[in-house]
Amino acid sequence: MLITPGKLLAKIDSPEDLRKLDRTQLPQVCNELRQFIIDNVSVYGGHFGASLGVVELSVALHYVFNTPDDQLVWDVGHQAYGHKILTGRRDNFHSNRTYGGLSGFPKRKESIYDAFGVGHSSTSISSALGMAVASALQNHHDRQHIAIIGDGAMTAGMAFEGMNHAGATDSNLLIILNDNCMAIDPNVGALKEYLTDITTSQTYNKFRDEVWNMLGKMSNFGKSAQEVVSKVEAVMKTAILRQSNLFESLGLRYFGPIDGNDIGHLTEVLKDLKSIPGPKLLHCLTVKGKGYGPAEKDQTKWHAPGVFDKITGEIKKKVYDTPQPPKYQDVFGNTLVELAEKNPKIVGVTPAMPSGSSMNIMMKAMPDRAFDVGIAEQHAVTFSAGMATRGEVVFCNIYSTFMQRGYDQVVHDVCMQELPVIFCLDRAGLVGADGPTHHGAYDIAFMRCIPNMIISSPMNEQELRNLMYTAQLDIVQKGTQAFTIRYPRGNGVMPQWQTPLEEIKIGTGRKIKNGTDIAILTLGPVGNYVTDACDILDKEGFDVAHYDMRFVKPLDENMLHEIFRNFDRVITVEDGCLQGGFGSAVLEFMVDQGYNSKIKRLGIPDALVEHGEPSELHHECGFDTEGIISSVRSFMHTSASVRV
Ligand SMILES: Cc1ncc(C[n+]2csc(CCOP(=O)(O)OP(=O)(O)O)c2C)c(N)n1
Repeated sequence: MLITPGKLLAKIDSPEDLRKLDRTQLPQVCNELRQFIIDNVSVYGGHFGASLGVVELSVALHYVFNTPDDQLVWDVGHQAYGHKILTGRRDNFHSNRTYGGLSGFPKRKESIYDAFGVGHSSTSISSALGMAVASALQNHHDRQHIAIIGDGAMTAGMAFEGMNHAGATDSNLLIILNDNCMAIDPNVGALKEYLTDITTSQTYNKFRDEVWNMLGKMSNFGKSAQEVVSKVEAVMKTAILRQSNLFESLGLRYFGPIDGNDIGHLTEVLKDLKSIPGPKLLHCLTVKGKGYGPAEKDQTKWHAPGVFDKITGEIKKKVYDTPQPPKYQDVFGNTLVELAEKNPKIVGVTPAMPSGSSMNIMMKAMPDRAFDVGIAEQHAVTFSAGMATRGEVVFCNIYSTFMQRGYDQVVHDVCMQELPVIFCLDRAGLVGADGPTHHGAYDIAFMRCIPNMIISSPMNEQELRNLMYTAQLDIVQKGTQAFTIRYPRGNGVMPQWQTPLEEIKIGTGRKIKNGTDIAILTLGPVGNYVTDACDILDKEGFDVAHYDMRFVKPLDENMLHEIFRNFDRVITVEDGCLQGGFGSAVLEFMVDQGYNSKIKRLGIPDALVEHGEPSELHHECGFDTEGIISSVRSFMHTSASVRV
């Protein structure tokens, strides 16, 4: 479906075109840009509310600054749709997040206007500061470097590390704090309170009003009282802010708060800031979902709503005649509450993903025992470790990709301290439309090399429940090992998923199917592809054995001995990187034990897999049903063509 841009937007093929417009035309550009985003996302899906909230910022930044020479760094990047549309990608925007299409995030390879590739949060200040320092070293003293960071992303340690460095330099850095009081869920923590405080001016504005009143009454001033007040206010502001403003204390000049949805004022202020050297921060207040009623009202739901009817605001969901399998995240969320009802020591931790991980189910049911700690994966891990030292049974739920940020904490604060923290790694494996920044590709490899770590992955909902049940039992909790359970984004395979909870013996796999020709070993839900493949291969006369190994650490050694004694051809399948992953673990076992079967490993190759539907990406990597069938055939020296 072709989405037609408005009259002005249709002529903006680059920011140069935008800069040719008269200032009075900018409100219309904003309207058209907003409408274009609504039209596109309603049909093609994607992130939504965040981009609507920064329409004015996107227009103002490209209008005032000399992009791409001036460097714009969008934090996270889920809000950069306006930026993409203004920078030559309007006519291709319908391909956003689809296989072979535009990335949903800024990406250096995609455009010279994307100064830095993003997806994970809170990197903008450090990267923009790096650019600013490089510009100074290269004598580009006029170049501007702008980090646009949300109040959610500002809660992360990295943002503070960047500010701490920036404030001690004279770098040409402008940080725009896009404060909409939201992360995906409502923003949390003391910083949020602080931002609300300076916005509602408990300190500075109250003082300013008092001065205003006092001087206003002194009508015998020769000049107008207002002029005097302005001067006094400026002096007071500097004095008060130095002492009480967090950003000023860190050496950044603080400006604002201003209405970030007021295009006129925004362009004025940005123009002024251009001529103020050194590190500075502009505090903009914006509304997430601005301009689309339902998105303003329910900002969490409209963070990434999927396709919707833009007239009625109805989010379109597929309707099925029969009960469907649940999302793995919901099995996690509901099972956690079920377990916590019986085990009072259980607590839950999420770094800013209550809805995404379904930890919100426990937060609602047991608000004292479930914690959203903000976008702070490192803290989430060590905070969990702290609770574990005192005997709490901690389920720390972090998306696989974001766990990369908490790695040292897993090593140093959990495993070296022999603490039985339970890590539930959601979105493990290829996640789909979010692409390479979000694929949970590496966790098996990076967790597997740490001592004191159990690593498991369920093939279905029942297994997930049983692994969670096992992890909180004394057999684990009185021990010295952390327990990782990785599971993917999306739905499982069992409509009737509320099965009785049963212990799984740690380090044991399951034989799913007997066979004699070849053994396929799987970890996690990719096992279901093998089940399907076996049905087809059986009909072709291949007698395939299938083992769901369940644990990559410890491996089921008895099972592996049985496999290597009986099969000279083995295939491993995993939704994870091949380097150092599950297949590597099986190979290591084989070599260490002196077996010499032929092994073929299927999984994510040593390359960045781009975005697309998970099924498309699994196919590309060759570990969907069709890929597995092909591998079996070629392994068995058959050249029959693939038909699934
Ligand atoms: C390191 C990391 N953790 C978690 C996320 C998931 N995430 C994406 S957007 C978002 C909220 C960001 O909030 P904010 O910066 O305020 O931007 P807004 O959506 O409100 O514009 C979160 C938690 C992420 N991208 N990166």
